[in-house]
Amino acid sequence: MPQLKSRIQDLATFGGKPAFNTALHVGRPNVGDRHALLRRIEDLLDRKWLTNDGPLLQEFEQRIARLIDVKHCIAVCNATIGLEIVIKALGLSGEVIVPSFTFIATAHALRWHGVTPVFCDLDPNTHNIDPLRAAELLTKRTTGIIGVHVWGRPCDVDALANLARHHNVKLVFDAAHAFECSYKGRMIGGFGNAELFSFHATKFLNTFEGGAIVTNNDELAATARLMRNFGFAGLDRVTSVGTNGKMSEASAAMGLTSLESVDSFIETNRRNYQLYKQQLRRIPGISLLRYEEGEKCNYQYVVLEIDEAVAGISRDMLDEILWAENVLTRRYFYPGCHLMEPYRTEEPEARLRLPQTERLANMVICLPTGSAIGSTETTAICALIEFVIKHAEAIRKRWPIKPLFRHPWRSAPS
Ligand code: T4K
Repeated sequence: MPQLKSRIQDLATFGGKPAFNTALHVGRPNVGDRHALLRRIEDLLDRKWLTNDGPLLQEFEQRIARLIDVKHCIAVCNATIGLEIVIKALGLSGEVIVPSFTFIATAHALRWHGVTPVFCDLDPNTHNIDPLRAAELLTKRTTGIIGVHVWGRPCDVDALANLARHHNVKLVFDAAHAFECSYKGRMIGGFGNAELFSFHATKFLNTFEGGAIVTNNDELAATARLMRNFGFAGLDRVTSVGTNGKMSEASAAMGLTSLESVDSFIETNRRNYQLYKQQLRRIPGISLLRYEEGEKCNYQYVVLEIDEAVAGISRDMLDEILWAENVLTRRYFYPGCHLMEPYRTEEPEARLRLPQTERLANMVICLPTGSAIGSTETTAICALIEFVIKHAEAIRKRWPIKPLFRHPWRSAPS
């Protein structure tokens, strides 16, 4: 049972016993029926077909395309390589507008291909790229816009599509978080020129490592397929530049097995989310990110905004305190891509146009969820947060301290 706190000295930060004996993670993998997975692995070993467009991969691609009602699914070894393939296949060059509030992969994929990511501010209501701000960033050098469906909540797809059409630039969505989510009743995956899913271990649906390019464009799909396999169009015929973006059969086996459990993954995440929602609602200064009731959603992220002026404690203090208790919250996507290298040095003045990003990146933490978490854990985490906020003033008086406890995984305080 988790350790309850009655005095602030009980907090692990101040020398008390951590609330949890073992670490609670954000991003613990969702694993489906392991017997089904092991059967598939046995089969692929018997077949001695381990990668290169094998039967499990083909089945996986077909099932995803059907599930989200999109013409083409090209499974890849991870979403970052998938994004790079799309960048190349669409011929993006010059400048591409991207949000700064995203995982660094979105920006790096562009930069890796010599394209300049132009960081755009977010809409504080959605955490997603603000189309009005994006419009201000278009120049003669702009060749595309990449929207990111952060936390699985859709971008303003219609506004971005209008903008892209009007200025004749490409539109791509980084849908790394958004598998099994919808926008205006349509599954995410079919919007823009292409969308990218991530099937990394920490994602809602995982293939150990993996991802997929999804598109309704036949030509783009054919080019991306070639590029995924070094540009091979036949046994010894290479027709374009390419890379090795292939997904292995073992990953496809995991993907197919995960797909069979998608409904139960959603149910578990939704249950955790509702528990958090009920228990956090009365705590001042803490707001839980809402998901649109009428849309499909995977509830993979439980995201809090901490308003320091009301809560009496900063996001970073709360984060530090929770880590000491073995609740390994994450400050995604702090501090924003524009404050990471090489972008920080290259364009220090980007901060000036990103006030909402900088504000939000200092307010957000993600809480543990997924199948490793149940009502005992959510209740104890919420009680901890409530305790900390209730005693914010007394805790602040003892802060800054040199914490007695520092989790071995945690780097130096920022
Ligand atoms: N676009 C966006 C918007 C993304 O969020 C991402 C990835 C990408 C593109 C690129 O997709 P991929 O190329 O990865 O397919 C994690 C993931 O590594 C990353 O995939 C993800 N976004 C990002 C949001 O989260 P880290 O640096 O936080 O990972 P890490 O290793 O600290 O793991 C997170 C937590 O999960 C830890 O508490 C430990 C736990 N964990 C992790 C792994 C790998 C497990 O319990 N088991 C595991 O096997 O980036």
